[in-house]
Amino acid sequence: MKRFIILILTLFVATSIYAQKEITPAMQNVYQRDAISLNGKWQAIIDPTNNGEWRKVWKESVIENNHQFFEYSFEGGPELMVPGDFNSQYCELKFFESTIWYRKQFNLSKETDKRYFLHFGAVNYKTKVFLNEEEIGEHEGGFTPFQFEVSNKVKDGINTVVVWVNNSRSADGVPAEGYDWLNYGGITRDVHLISTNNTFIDDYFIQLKKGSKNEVDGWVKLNGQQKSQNISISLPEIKKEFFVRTDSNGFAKVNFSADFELWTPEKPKLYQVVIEAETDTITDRIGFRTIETKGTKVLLNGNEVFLKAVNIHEENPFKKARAATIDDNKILLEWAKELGCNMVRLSHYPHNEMMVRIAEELGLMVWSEIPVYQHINFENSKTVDLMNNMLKEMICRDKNRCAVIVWSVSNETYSSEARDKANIEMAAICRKMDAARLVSAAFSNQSYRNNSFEVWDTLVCNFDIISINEYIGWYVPWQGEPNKVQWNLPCNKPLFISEFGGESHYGSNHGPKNMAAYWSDEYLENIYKSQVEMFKNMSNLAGVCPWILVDYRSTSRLHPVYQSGWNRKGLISENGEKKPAWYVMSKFYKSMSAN
Ligand code: GCB
Repeated sequence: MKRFIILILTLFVATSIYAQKEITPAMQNVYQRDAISLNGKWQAIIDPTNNGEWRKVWKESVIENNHQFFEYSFEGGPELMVPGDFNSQYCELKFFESTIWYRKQFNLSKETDKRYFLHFGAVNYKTKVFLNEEEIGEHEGGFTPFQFEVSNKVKDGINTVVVWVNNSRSADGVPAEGYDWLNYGGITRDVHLISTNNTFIDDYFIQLKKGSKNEVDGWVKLNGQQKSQNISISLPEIKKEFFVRTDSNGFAKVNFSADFELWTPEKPKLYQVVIEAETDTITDRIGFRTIETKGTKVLLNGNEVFLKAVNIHEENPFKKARAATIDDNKILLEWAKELGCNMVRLSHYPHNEMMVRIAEELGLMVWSEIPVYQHINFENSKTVDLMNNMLKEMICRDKNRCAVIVWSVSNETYSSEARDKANIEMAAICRKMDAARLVSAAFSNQSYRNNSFEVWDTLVCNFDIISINEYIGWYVPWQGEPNKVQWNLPCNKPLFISEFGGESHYGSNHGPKNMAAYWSDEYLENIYKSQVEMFKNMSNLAGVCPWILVDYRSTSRLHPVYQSGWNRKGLISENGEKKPAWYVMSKFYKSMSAN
């Protein structure tokens, strides 16, 4: 009996290790790889009660005799566009939070000397992937990339990928069950079958050393059997070349100096960087800048910068869908530029890779965060592992984007010992993976009485920037003159107002404009005017970030007249109209000295 138990345990451990081995961290810079795009129409089975699991819908339904039948088929069913959320594609799916099976077939001329990876930009929320009727792996987390090596599983000719996607909420998920945005599910980002040489450049980190304006401190990592190779890193524009040899683990440190023109919001200079190994070459566009804090100031390239930011959800209001294309991203980021911003807070989860790349090209600094949001269960070790993993996946993907100046690990978490521990651990992960960037988290544990605003949550002091979400004028009325609010912080660090604002239903004219209950544009405009008055008198303020650029869909906004399923805190309505508050904010940003 004892032997039997040991055997079962050994098998269990072996299979779980095997399962973990299937998923490898997603490779860097997928858009420059040799790949077949699997975007486009996928066949779908809508499965609200998860029947496909026991019916094994990933198996081909081939009828072999007269009395056989199958109670599923991808043929003749609905189709879904990838990338894209499923909720916006059929009105019946508007609030769907359950399982959908996707299927795509593709033709491959398989080359025997290549390796193949099935790469997903993101799938919300849980995923299981099957290739040619075999399960190849699973992933949890709706906003970060993942990949599976399928070299031994793809075949020459027609291949079939089936993806189980489930966007149910769960108490141990990240985010957990309560959040204020629409839970867009599905294969929301690009899917690629990437082919590489047997040994390829898997990952690299090429950014300036902390505090230096000319010294690159990074690394390159190969994946494959030919681990020791000569590597060259060149920046043709400035005729810079650096040579190194990878060690027996395929790893090499990168360290060289050059006279860089530094990236700034006004001149977002990027260099073409070519990384060449003996068996692979990859090109990226990389910028160089320094970011640090000194007392209550944030310094970009050594110069004080005021963070003129705006919050953005990854949603195209015109399509009422997850922003999934370059055009969707541009609509949002160009509005941010027009507002006068030099920074965007990509809330409340990592946005698609192109969003970050386009922000970088437009000269927008980026605050990037994971969906560790409000109701997270920090007591649950599975949840903590999950958030740590998401954080690593986010940093891994965007670590070469100089525009990203802040990794943020959580938003409005409720104070507890477990919460503190998890946040401190996440801050340490950020600093270990990437010593040069700032680390923050947005907090709302504070009191506002007698015009005195007290931040009592001392966890804020573990971060480089104190980031506070405050809704004075909306959730809490002003307690005196806005320009006389007394701010009390538990430590002397730069203060960033990561959220403020209120709601208005564009054009609403239902009642007195001095009452919040009627959602008037004037009421919101006054909140902004008062906030700006307060900002002008806060000596340690390093930046502000209105909540939010555009009205966005949310299942928690129930007022049938003013909200109808939209959070109306946008500076722009869902139809693209600019509210009066927009002009208050843009005037404030434009009045600030050129940063
Ligand atoms: C917050 C949250 C944000 C909400 C916003 C609101 O504090 O961070 O996600 O949506 O308030 O609209 O109340």
